[in-house]
Amino acid sequence: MKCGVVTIIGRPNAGKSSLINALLKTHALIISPKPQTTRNALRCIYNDDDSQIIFTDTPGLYTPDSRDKLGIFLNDSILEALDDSDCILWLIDAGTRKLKPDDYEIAKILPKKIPVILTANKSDKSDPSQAIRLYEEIFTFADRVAISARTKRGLDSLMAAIMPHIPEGEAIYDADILMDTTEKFMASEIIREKVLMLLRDEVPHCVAVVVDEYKSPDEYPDRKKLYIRATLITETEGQKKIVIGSKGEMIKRIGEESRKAIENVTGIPAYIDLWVKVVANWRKNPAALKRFGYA
Ligand SMILES: Nc1nc2c(ncn2[C@@H]2O[C@H](COP(=O)(O)OP(=O)(O)OP(=O)(O)O)[C@@H](O)[C@H]2O)c(=O)[nH]1
Ligand SMILES: [Mg+2]
Repeated sequence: MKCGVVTIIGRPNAGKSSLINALLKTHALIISPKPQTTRNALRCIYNDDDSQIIFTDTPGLYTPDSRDKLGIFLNDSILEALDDSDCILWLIDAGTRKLKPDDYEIAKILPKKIPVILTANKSDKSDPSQAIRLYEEIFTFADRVAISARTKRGLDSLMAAIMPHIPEGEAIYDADILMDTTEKFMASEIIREKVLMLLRDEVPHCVAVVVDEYKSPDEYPDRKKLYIRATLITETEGQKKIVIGSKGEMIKRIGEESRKAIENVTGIPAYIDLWVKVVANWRKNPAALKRFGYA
């Protein structure tokens, strides 16, 4: 038996979460076309007959300013995840034609003793050879693979490149565990995915979602439905108005879309009760960040 940890790092929007979903053949992680979708390092568990691999998703690395405490938390959680890894995938967009400061930052923070595989994603859209050459100029990789999380191209080659770096060892997680997190957290992520899907510009990035109550028929047999009460936290009154929408239309849509997605994942009919609250400048406030799950 082999068992090990593989961490995925890269710029925002490279497709890190999409890749893990593709490898695990599920939609465990939320994805969106907007950068900074992922906000926590999340462990997802892949099993086959003779190996267990813990894939750690990370937030996209970007350079925050010193007031952006959420950005600082995101980068810290990347650093912490890296140290724990047996192998790292540096996920890049195959269409990259020019390196950015964030790429040099990633090259700088990667631990020197852990093998790094250059993984060129979105190769359904662009020829990866030029991007691979660019990144090989700034870092020495153990291997390089071109993939597409969307079409699943190259995923077998990627697994073959990962396996030699996974040590012998017994499985850490039971085979039926997909993610090392709670149902309550997954519900808050699904709601955040719908916020990212339905709201535009900066607004979704100013929203945190906290599930205040999660009552499942598994625990409360007298209930027929899963009951979820959640609060959407915004930074300003203006954002709160946008999240609610005219005559409450937007919050209703967020609730509807979240309900369908949560019912899909849990297989249980759900009732979602959403509230909106302003916590001024929460992204700059360490105590608020902690309360909202970013600590
Ligand atoms: N064409 C194409 N699009 C992809 C591929 N993989 C991911 N995408 C799209 O890229 C966007 C970003 O995907 P995510 O998986 O959320 O990216 P991420 O790296 O996790 O982003 P952050 O969490 O913000 O750092 C989404 O719109 C995906 O559908 C791919 O192989 N090909
Ligand atoms: Mg992500």
